[in-house]
Amino acid sequence: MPDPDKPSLIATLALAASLLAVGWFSAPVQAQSANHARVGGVGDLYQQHCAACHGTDRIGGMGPALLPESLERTRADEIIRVITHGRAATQMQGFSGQLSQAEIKELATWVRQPAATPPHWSESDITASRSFFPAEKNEPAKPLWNADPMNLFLVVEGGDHHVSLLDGDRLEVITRFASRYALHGGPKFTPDGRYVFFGSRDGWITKYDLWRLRVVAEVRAGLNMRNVAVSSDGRYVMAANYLPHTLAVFDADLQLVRTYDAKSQDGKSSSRVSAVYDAAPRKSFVVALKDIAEIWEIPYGSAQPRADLQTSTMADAMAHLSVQRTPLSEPLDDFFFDQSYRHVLGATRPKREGDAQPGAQVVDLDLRRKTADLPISGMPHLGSGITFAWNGTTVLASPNLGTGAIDVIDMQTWQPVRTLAMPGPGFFMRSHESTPYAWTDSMMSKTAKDTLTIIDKRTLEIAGQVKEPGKTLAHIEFTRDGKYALASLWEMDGAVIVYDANSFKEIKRLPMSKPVGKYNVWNKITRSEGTSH
Ligand code: DHE
Repeated sequence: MPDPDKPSLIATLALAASLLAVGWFSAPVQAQSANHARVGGVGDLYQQHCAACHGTDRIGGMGPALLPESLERTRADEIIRVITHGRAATQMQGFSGQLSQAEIKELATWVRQPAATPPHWSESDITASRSFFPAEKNEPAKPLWNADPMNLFLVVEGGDHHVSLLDGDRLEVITRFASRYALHGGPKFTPDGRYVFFGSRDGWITKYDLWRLRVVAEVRAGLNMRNVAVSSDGRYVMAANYLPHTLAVFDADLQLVRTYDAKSQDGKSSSRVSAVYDAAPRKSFVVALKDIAEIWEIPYGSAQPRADLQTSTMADAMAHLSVQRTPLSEPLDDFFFDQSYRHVLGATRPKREGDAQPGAQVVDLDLRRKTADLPISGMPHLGSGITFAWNGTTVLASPNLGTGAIDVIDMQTWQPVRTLAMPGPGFFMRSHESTPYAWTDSMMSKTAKDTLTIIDKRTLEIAGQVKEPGKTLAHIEFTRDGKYALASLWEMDGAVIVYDANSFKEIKRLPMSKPVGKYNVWNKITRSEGTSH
């Protein structure tokens, strides 16, 4: 009998895709390349009905990009539904009155095919896409609100593509603002916690001033992006792209410093970039590549500040920020670090159903080689892994997209110390130095997506559960002091639910539109061992 809580890879990814809202977000039209997408009749239909919002070359404009890479995670029937009926509260109208069902189906199939001329996004496209909004004359450099600036939360609301700023003491919303369409990955803060950078799946990076409550700068780093990282000195922002196969690095005001082609050492293969993270104690960015068995480290510590990037030549920048490659036997999808940041703990995912069981490994960044296998079965989501002290050693635990089990691993021996059965596969795990508990979801399970499971870090036993029957409950973040756990009721008419982190009792709920994730300034900038970095 197949276990309903152990989905196949395809089912897992399809379920993940179904979690995405296909909301057509309204954003200012930016510079685009002039690559017209036309394939016979259906290409003409696209140009006539869709190009004005989604770009003549499908790379996006007022609406999101309509490229196979951008639509990979959206079901075919959902695309048909949106073209037919439109999407409420957005500028995407329904086309059922103008197009036949056959034409709608044809269009929906066509946008999932590669463009006739492959889309490109060059350094000049990046530079031309940038907007910068300087401070007004005499703008006071102090917050517009009265709250602890270190206990703020940002809540990314995927339902209608907004972000809410919460006061973490009063647990009240300070303000709410529109974001780019489909933000993904955790927002990244400058070291002082004043500015935050958001990355969108369509490649936009937005720098937002949390004190003055306004956008400072925006740039489109790529056409399909995974995530962004901010250097611990606050000077650089790096973007990891799937399309094109590049990394792009910016200064703190989002002026392009340089791009890197994600190519293998011999230059023969190129790759999507899985993710980039800041490794603060090493003063470097660490980059995983999805299609090439290499991990890159790009030190920024010795790079000189550049007084005027506009007039500096690219050659100056090329002298800094050079790539150090570590060859691996398998490419990495997903990773995090130990607290010293010497070790990368990474996982490979199978490319296709039926591929060999994915592996997880430990890479020593000093020795520049893999030093151990991580004995974790299923599909660990190491990007959401956490570390904590247990029984005189430090252990790691991560949610598992493939199975409902959480393997707890001793980080000295890299051997499992316990396997904890969960009600179903989950995406996120969180804890905090000041709480004995770690919280995790089972949102990939049809039957247990409504359950958060609470693990006692001292005993490695299940300490409790909270439920929202029939709804999806996921993604925890703690207040700065670890006293409250904030969870996402992941529904269009959802909420952030605040639980007492000791009694697991609900304290409050704040209505939100599909709150995907939430991020506490202090926990993020201090790299709390219970949070993703
Ligand atoms: Fe994510 C973070 C990868 C699908 C919501 N996700 C990340 C990060 C990576 C990653 C590498 C860390 C980036 C960072 O924080 O800088 N995510 C992947 C995938 O490979 C996967 C499975 C498929 C894909 O093609 O992207 C995937 N992710 C999803 C979703 O379907 C989720 C649930 C909904 C969505 O909005 O896309 C989702 N991912 C998130 C969230 C974070 C995230 C909320 C930040 C977690 C945090 O607490 O920091």
